[in-house]
Amino acid sequence: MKKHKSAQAQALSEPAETHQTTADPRQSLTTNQGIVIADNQNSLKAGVRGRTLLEDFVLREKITHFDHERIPERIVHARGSGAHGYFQVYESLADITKAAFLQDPKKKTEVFVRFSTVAGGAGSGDLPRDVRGFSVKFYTSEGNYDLVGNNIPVFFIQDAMKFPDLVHAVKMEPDRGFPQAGTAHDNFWDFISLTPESFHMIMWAMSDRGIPRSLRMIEGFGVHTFRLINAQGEVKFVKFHWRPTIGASSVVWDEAVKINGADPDFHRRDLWEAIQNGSFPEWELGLQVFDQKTADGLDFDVLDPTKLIPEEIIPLRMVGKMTLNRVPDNHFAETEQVAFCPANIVPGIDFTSDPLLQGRLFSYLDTQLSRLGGPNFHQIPVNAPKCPFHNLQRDGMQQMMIPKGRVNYEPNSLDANAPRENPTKGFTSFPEAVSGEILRKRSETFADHYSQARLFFRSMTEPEQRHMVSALAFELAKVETMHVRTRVLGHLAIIDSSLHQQTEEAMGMAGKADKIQPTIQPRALAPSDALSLIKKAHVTLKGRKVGVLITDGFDASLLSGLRAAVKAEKAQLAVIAPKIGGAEDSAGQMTKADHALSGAPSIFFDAVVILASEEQAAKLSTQAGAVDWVRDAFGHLKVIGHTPGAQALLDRAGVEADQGLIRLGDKKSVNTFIKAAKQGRVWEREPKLRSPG
Ligand code: HDE
Repeated sequence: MKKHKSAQAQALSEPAETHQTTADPRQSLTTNQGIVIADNQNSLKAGVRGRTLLEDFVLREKITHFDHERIPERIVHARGSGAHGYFQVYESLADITKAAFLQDPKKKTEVFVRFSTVAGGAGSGDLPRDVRGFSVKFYTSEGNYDLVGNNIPVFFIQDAMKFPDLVHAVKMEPDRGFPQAGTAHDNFWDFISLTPESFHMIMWAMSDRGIPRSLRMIEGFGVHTFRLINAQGEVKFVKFHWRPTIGASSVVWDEAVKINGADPDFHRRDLWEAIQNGSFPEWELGLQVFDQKTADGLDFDVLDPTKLIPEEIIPLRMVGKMTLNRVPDNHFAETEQVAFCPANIVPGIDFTSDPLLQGRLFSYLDTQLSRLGGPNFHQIPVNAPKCPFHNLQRDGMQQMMIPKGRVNYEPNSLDANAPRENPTKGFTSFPEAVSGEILRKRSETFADHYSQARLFFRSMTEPEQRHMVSALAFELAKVETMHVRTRVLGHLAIIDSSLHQQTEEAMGMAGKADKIQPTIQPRALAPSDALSLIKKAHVTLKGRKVGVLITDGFDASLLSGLRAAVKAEKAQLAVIAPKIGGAEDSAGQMTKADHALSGAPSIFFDAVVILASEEQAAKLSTQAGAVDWVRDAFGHLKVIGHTPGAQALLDRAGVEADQGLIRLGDKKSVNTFIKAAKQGRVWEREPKLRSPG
């Protein structure tokens, strides 16, 4: 073999095998028993071409560990992305809660957050139409508090008894093993069509909330009504809300479908990159606090998790901020092994009798026993409290601690230092008076299934309503069973006649809805602007991404003007060129590309710019990839900045002039582009491009 001088080649030995070696005992590779390994490339054989020997403990240990690398994935919320950070209150909340982590505005409480999709497996794409999990573990000085919520403030069902059926229905169908991570199939809609209480949540899931632009741009909700208790023992009800400081936004459906193909890790990557770039995601914590009297005056039951309290009735009190500032060191050890549990609660916060919450209080620890292999997973670093913890529980699989002493029971008189009860600091449950017959029955106060579904639809802007109709028509078109389709249409007819008619029309099924008699006729509630993403959209580019496509002969001063302007908005700019090596500007200087055109479709960006010379634009208009890049940006309603030279490409992509098309030339035009891009999508363009169906 020819000898090479390069560092890598030096590591090669016959026959062409890399051995990276060290003489340093501290850097030496070892087995899990600490035996130093001499060769990590070859198994122990009887002769170079002979059998592998059973006594090769190095090989067997390595492969055995590998064989058990995977643990059972979560039955729901399997696909997750995590981050570390901290939470801080703006002012003491002593008036409403004694929880230690909510008292002192100077105190930072560490958190670990895991976002997730619900239906898909751990390796599924980030952008199915789905609910997003939003779980926060607060490592407080009084123990771990887990707020295990979703990005939708209500749930599909009212009683934990139905949860396994709901999850079976949404997951891939058991005979065929598909579809992965999607609700657009018969089983799901069959179950939903027979579960009227689910229709409020269905409205949310079919809205833009089901396809978020970024995990940094989702809202979060505790869903259930909880209790807060202060030091005087006064108790209030509370609903928890997370609000992203850069605003909540979504993608459009066609974009979601394409993102899943081009970058299934779109959300995970986005979260990682934002934190690594120092653009830390932040959420404000908002509370809806109310007393029993207010609860009694509401026209629904606060124990019913399919209902929300409009902010117009009980406004949010913004009480603090959570900042995510550190990516996990290891995805498996932290994001996969983290175990959230709604029963992890601290003094000052308490449960209610919401029957869904009650079932959750049992389920999480139970599932984690099998997922994490035994009862000691609280010792895993990401799960362990950061305050002292000790009790007399002992042994079990994967015990990491070595408890000392003779005493493992209580009461005892042999160890004066053994852990003891603490009646003053200890958690005491709110002494709610409970009486009633033992029965299996739903409260009549839970019976209105459609009023808030109607409220949601009627609170949406026109584009948002169109998207809901499109989503329903799409999902139901994937349902093969006719009677499931017509039954769903029957429920839509109760919710809102325009929603119903538009959906039937989009499906070409006018007049086909079943007649369904609701137990309670829905009422018309005052629309709530706080439910619409578009009505409260932030005019900002903060945390967004601008993609700039350059070609040879581009104007370098325009690019640097754009760079400065985008940076000033605290947004990111990425340069895309037909080839990864970059492009030469009009003065012959090379600019490096961040991405090649083939690897960075315009779906990755919130707004795009095309800096092309006339000659190169003509060339690109013969390239399908480049034409799609522009056509998609236009079709996904993005603001497009372009030099006059780019016209041929725009024409080829069918781009028509509108307020989202900005011609670039001088500095002023860059400002015009930024101003337009801050508005977000050009919703007015949409009806010209697609109709629901
Ligand atoms: Fe969950 N849920 N859930 N859920 N849930 C789980 O726990 C369950 C519900 C939520 O990032 C599981 O450790 C029942 C509502 C999130 O690790 C499991 C019921 C809400 C996550 C479980 C519900 C949620 C889970 C699966 C109805 C929003 C991911 C793995 C009674 C408020 C947590 C695990 C993470 C995970 C049970 C309903 C949110 C099986 C029985 C409502 C964000 O225990």
